[in-house]
Amino acid sequence: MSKRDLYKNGWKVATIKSIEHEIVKVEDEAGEITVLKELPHLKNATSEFDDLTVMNFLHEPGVLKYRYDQGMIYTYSGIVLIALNPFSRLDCYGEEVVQVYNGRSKGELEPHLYAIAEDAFSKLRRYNKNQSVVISGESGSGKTVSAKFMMRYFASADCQKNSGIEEQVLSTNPIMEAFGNAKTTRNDNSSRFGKFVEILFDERNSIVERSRVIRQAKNERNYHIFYQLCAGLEDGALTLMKIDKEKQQWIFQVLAAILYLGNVEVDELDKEKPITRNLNIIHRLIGVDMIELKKWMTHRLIKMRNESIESQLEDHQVVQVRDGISKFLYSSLFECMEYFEFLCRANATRFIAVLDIYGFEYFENNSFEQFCINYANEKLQQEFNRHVFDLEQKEGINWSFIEFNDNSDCIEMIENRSGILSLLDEESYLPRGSDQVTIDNSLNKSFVNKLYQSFADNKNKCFSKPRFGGCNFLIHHFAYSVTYHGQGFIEKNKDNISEQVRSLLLEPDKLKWLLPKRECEKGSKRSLSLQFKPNEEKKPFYFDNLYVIQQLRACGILETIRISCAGFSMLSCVKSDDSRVIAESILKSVTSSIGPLDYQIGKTRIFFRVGQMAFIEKARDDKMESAALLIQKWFKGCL
Ligand code: AOV
Ligand code: MG
Repeated sequence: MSKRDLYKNGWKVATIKSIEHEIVKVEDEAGEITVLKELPHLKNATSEFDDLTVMNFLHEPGVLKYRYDQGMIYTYSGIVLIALNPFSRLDCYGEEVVQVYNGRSKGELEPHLYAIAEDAFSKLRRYNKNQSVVISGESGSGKTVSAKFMMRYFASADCQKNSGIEEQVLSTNPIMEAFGNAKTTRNDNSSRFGKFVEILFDERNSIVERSRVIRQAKNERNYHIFYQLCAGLEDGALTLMKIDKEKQQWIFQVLAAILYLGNVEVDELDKEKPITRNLNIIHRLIGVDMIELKKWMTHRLIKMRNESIESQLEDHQVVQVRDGISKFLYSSLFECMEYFEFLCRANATRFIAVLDIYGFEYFENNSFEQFCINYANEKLQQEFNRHVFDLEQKEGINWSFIEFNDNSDCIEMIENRSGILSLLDEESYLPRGSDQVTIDNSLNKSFVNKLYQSFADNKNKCFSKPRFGGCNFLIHHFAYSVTYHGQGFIEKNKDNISEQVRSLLLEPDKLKWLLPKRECEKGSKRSLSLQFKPNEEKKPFYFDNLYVIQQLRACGILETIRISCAGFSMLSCVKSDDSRVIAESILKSVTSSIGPLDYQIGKTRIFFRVGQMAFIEKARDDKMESAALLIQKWFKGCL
């Protein structure tokens, strides 16, 4: 096992042969000897854990690989369920499995999504409190598939069978995916929007369904729905969502209009030329006044002190306005879809929410979309940290002794008052001379230069200027460092449609109903599910050590294990003041090896730094052994 080999594979199993003068010799399974300067991570006595928090020796674990190799993709890590994408069909999701998990508590059966779902459901019943399940992981790791299985569980474990509700819960998925998913290089069915589904329960805990989507990446005009539209849609699913025939017709007309809009060439918009076929079709489809639209696609109103003048746009600006209209129509349509409420909410008293957003992603070329997606994932990670560290309040202990992957600096750099988003808005919306709409690359360049000045010059550790800067900048996200290409940021951030175009579009009845109506959020308890992608090539059951380790480290899984309560069974329960005193004195008696900084005593639990638990167990075993020896001696003496 050469060092290179080790770095390439992340880790390897080996046996310690000798430890002399701080030199450790280990032998791998192939018989190769490697010399190390420090003790490597020690292997746990068994790999048959289904919860990482009960491991004695905490490190990026072989346990996951061991389980994955045997087809077990789920493992707990305390309150978190870790899932590894199998990239192949598994037969562990059927109705019979749902029934097995129904009514059973989390530790009783093999780790499974259904156990998490059941846990949420039973807590909802027991504490009468809203629950949510948050799914996180990088693009293609299996979040959306998991969210769908969760919903299937809630639908089929529901006591009100045969009410058609299951069908309705699941029928929303194809529609939302048709409008919101698209193929990327990382995932053939990549979500380009975040989905926050609330499954509502009435007094009798039967499902009342409603779907709400809170976030959406900008339209790339390649959503599945367009292909489905061209291939001829069946009118099944929208009807199930209780969207009436007339609105369904309008939806298709808006989609078709977007397609035709994409075909409109700049010279068709020449004021002097007659209305072309494309424009006529758009008019027939959505009823927009074509003469006016033509005017405002090619002109812009510039307000001076006491007067307004119309100025002609340049060709590239016309294209921007045209695409801006498509984006506006598509995003309005999408937002509208999410607000269709297909079941009466009147009886609903509580909900279980499932959050599935677009996963962290980085391509060869990363632009504004990736920036937004990764920022959303930073926020989700922060929520994850906050949730786990919530224990702080309950246990009243000082967490500063645990190093964890705090990503708040990166988030601050993005969103504080002089952060990246403010600089972007500043650069996008500052009035520039007489012609305010000109967007050329010099604006993007000046935006990126401002970033260099604000963050690279101040040596912000979350930001770097690449050696060959150009228009690129690097953000060190919690998961990976990503190089973004600044070109296009301003255009994509800017709302390209003018007031005139907007009011024109919202005039016809066919479009008026598209106006979105936002709702506010409610607090709830969370469960967490982390998805991991075991390899980049999407190969079935292939476990790439380094690739998984990187993801485990990025989301701070070990840190959460460190503070997770489940792992401290031996000394974990501080039931009364007495047991607190006893626990403290035991700890003090071993302080030659365990320092006061290695543990913290909470109200009901004791928390140890990594590795200390194993040490204490070892101390206990030694004591037991010497006690056993004493007893044996004593017996021998008696005989
Ligand atoms: P994502 O939601 O996490 O990515 P998906 O849920 O779309 O990822 O999963 C990607 C692909 O992995 C799916 O199309 C399946 O082929 C496969 N897959 C995932 N989970 C399973 C499973 N439990 N069983 C079998 N196959 C699975 V993105 O939306 O890109 O962040 O933005
Ligand atoms: Mg997805």
